Amino acid sequence: MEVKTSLLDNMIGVGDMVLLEPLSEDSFINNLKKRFDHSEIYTYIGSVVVSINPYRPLPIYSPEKVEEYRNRNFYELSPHIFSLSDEAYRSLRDQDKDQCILITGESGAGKTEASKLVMSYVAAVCGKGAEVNQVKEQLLQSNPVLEAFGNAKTVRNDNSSRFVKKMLWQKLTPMTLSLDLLEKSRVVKQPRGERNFHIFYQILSGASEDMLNKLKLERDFSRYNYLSLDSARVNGVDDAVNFRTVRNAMQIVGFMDHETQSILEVVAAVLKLGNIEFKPESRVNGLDESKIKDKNELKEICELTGIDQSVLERAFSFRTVEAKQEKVSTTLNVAQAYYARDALAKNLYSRLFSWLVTRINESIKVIFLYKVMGVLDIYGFEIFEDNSFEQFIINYCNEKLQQIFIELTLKEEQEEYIREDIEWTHIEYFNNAIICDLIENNQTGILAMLDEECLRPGTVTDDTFLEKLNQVCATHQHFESRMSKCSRFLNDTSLPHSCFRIQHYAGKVMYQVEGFVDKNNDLLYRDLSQAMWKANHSLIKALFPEGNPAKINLKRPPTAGSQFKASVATLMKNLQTKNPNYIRCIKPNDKKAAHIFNEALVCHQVRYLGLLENVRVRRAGYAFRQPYELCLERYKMLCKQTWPHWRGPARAGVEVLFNELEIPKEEYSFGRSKIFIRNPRTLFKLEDLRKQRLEDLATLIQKMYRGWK
Ligand code: AD9
Ligand code: MG
Repeated sequence: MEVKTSLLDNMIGVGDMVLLEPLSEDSFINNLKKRFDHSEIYTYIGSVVVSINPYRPLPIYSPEKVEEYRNRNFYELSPHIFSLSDEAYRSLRDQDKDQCILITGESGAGKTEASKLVMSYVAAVCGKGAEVNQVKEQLLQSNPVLEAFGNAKTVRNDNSSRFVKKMLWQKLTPMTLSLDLLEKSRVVKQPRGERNFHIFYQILSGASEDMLNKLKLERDFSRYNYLSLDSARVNGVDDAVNFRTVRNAMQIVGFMDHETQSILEVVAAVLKLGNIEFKPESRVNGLDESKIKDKNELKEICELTGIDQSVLERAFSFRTVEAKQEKVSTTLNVAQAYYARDALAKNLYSRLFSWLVTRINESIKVIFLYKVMGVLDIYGFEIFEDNSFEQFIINYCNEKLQQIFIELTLKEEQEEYIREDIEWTHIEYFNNAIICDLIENNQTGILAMLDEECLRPGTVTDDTFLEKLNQVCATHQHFESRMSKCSRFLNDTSLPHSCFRIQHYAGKVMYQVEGFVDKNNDLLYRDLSQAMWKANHSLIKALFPEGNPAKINLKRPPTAGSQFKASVATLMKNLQTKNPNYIRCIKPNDKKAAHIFNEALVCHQVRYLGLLENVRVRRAGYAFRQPYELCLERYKMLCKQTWPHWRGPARAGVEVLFNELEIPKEEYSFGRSKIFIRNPRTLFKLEDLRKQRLEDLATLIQKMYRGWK
């Protein structure tokens, strides 16, 4: 039997970890390293693809490679992301099964690049015709646009996704859809060493003088308070060139010139809002009042966007609260005025982003609306020096995705053995459901308590929120803080009083509680949304429908946390209905450098991703399984007794077949409804024999045909 060298080549390591002998953490990491050193960045664990970021371009994604992997069996060639893409695409096409591709891994591990590779593969092999080609091109070009507006340089990744992207492919025609859980706080403030969203730097670097004049912008980054200066330039990134790429992509995606102009006007307005500054004025009726320091910026913003200057100025000075029949106006002090300004900037930008996504979806027409394939690319798990509400939300999302992985892979696999009555040893793995519960439980979860605190009348601060957390979570195994008297961490000086720590599946993260209440409240005073709705600018007007006085809604809008939780819940529900395919991305080093494989760092990721458990479950079990009927149907031609018809139960037919082919007994087991094959090699053997048989038959038929002639 020919053993596929690609999977068992000792020189470059074993392609499928299920075949690794002996199996241990060391051998697992060594195998990854050996492969990485030979530029083999992909390795399988059964049907899961493990991908290590090479941090350099590799010549393995050419059109020829696409052809090589097209319509081939998963284990036939060396491990590749195209193989998984092909498998998912074919299952969708031939078996009508909804598919989703889940890409996980920490920030900088290569998720977004992987999602783009899957997309380009599917685009290359699916559908044909001029219209479909145009749609494909539009879909691929939506990437630079989404990345310009939704990605930013962070400490971990120069092109870090700050939103969740979900692409959907309809059966024959692609379509994108994005869950825009954008990290909007970045618009007004960035952590040290990080940047605002790319688009701001791109405009300032790449726009012509004429365009800058029209947008009332200056080229100098340092003119803008919202742009961090310590990391304004990124090595190897040319913002000016990227601006041209984005403009071009916007055209291909289908934005009209006037739309692009409106979009850039909003971006410019956001940037300029940051330069509006306030100073204390007088005290009116015992209340502090603030005043705009220099009205020039305000004037220019209003000229740019058709907002009435006096209306905007008033909205930065007063806040109107409407309750039933009453309207009460209160003055804003300096801190409140800055709060209002930043809230407006964040809302303008994040709503613009959502609008862009909707607009992109509209231009990419959908022809067929049935079976779908989704590709999910989220922001990766993050541990910074200072972690705030944003990291909390991002890590919660990752926690949920890990949960789905556990549910669908490890748990499902074990349960299947039990269901099928297959002998099997239980494998211990860490189930992170307990951490998800700590965050999302409707009564005692951290998000629920944050909401309760935000909605409570009276003085609410980040500290009162932390106190509440301490009361409710003090005894939770994965929660740590020093505030509560009964805390196990009273003497842990590494944990400041203003912080709490969560032991996530991927490691411990300390969250600084400052800002949680505000960020969750995410309040935009009504005076500001009304000022926006009144703007003589059709895009801005459309972004603030609630500013229409005829549509006043006295109900409080949902908090940021609860909106996020609801979106994540919908996403998870949706994923559960699909056949999952996993890409587990690993980051080889913290230097963003090629050729460096930091074993300790990789080992940490292998551990928390549960990859070893994944191999053990696959091995204790079986690499391949198939219902008896399907198995018999496919291979019955290999045995005289089963060909052409087997008159009896399918299970008995498979038994006869396997005996005839002398497949060793330890290589397979009989379940209630399926045959379980331990090793992919057995499957290759069956496939090789089948191929041989088909060729023999073809030759025979040709001979017979010639004989007749
Ligand atoms: V985050 O959670 O959005 O911060 P990602 O998405 O996991 O993160 P990303 O795909 O953006 O990481 O990869 C980071 C960088 O690694 C890219 O900008 C590339 O420079 C590099 N990379 C990643 N994958 C590949 C690859 N297959 N080939 C070459 C790669 N370079
Ligand atoms: Mg990304």
